[in-house]
Amino acid sequence: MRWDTQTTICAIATGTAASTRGAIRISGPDTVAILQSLISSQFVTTKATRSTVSFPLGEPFGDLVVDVWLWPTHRSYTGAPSAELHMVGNQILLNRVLSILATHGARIAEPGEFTLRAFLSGRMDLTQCEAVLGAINATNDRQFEVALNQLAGGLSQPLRNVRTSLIELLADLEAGLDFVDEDISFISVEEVAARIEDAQIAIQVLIDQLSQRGSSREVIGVVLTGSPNAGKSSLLNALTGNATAIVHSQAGTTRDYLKTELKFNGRSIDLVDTAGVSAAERETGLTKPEPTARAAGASSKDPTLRASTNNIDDLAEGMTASQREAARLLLYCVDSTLNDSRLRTEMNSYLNLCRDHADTWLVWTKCESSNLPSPTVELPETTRVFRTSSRDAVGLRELTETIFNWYDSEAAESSMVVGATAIRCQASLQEALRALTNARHALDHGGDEIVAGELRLTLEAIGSVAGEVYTDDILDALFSRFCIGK
Ligand SMILES: Nc1nc2c(ncn2[C@@H]2O[C@H](COP(=O)(O)OP(=O)(O)OP(=O)(O)O)[C@@H](O)[C@H]2O)c(=O)[nH]1
Ligand SMILES: [Mg+2]
Repeated sequence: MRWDTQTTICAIATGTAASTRGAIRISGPDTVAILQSLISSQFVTTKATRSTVSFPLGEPFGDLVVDVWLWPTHRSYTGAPSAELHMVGNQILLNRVLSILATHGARIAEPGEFTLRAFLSGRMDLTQCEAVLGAINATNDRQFEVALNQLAGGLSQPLRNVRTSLIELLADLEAGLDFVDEDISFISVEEVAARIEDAQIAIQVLIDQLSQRGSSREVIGVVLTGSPNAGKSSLLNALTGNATAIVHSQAGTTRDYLKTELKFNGRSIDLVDTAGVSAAERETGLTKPEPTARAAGASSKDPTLRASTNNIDDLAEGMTASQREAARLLLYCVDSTLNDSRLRTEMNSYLNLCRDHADTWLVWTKCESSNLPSPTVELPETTRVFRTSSRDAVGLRELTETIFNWYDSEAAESSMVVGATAIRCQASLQEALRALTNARHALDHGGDEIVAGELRLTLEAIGSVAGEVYTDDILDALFSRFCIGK
């Protein structure tokens, strides 16, 4: 990892896949001069601007229309003059522009170098840099949200508050030490004790939060969904080994949702059964079928009763929708004995669900006798398909094992994004807490000099979290995990 901040660096900031837009980032003191040596239009150098210019690619390409976003002062991501050149997302063009910039005085950036510069110029602290990495690597909404919270200063701000308060306390104590012979004190012992104790509490809260972030596994729910009578409740009972859910041949048996625990090798996750929502209705927008006698409680010819039953259907459907949204994994159950036309509707419904919900598996039910039906609709190659029979206990173990394997990898990934920060910071914060405890002890049994010494150690430990105090090892370990252009 290079530490110089005086060269001007450049890199392709977008992915390698073909896309409509691609971007090249350039940053460093010569940014404007390099661009100006290539582009004839005059850039404004006092404030951030966006302009459309002709960029000369040379023979045989000619000129390329490029949008230039220019931050000509230190008020940029890296804290140095920077620009982004946006163009068609074609790798040949991007490489060409990059090599032209390189021959005009810019150096190709190393992985993470832009963010490293943001850190070195004080634009970001280390936890925020880690959050950038977290956001880049996030593979689901939740990881992205955690990374963004961290970027917004979730951890940095409380740490900064403790640090400021301890610096003031240390200044007061040290001022007193200068006048120790005159017996002048700038702060009472009670005040010192109170401020140390406040800091101890604040740091303990942060340690607790971090240990939750690093190791706690958010509840990852697995939801059974599908059309009425698909065999969802039967599957829930068969998988858990308990007759928790009511099973009936009548469609629309489950109205509410039902949450239970699926256990495997000493671990457990939430498994949720939901009310069936007809694929036919969902796909075609057909009106709901006449309410059943059981649900209506009387003749369905009575409009008020019909309305109220439909409301129950709507409520059940709403419950199912909210459970689906909250779920991390959906098991879409399809009755394997359905005829071709209904299977086609089911498959379309399944594919639509996959569009909104990446982790949706297809579970064929009632497969004790029939072979797997032909899906009648082409499914993506990545579709995970399971064959089950709740009646004859077919495929239950395989499904359970696969759910738990998926769960392990999900949980590991979730904690990885923020875990790096958590592990690094926790050690430093424990160190800070130890020094604070010593300082509090010294206040009663030692003297102000020892208290001041321990406070200095505390500040050093806190400083290493946000990067006010850092070692090359920490920075190397962090920034080498970035990709080029970030
Ligand atoms: N042959 C056979 N029948 C099954 C199997 N699983 C469920 N069934 C039958 O299918 C019917 C519906 O089962 P449920 O488990 O209540 O279906 P559901 O999807 O929960 O239905 P709703 O709650 O109405 O949405 C019942 O008559 C079950 O006995 C199975 O593996 N084999
Ligand atoms: Mg049911």
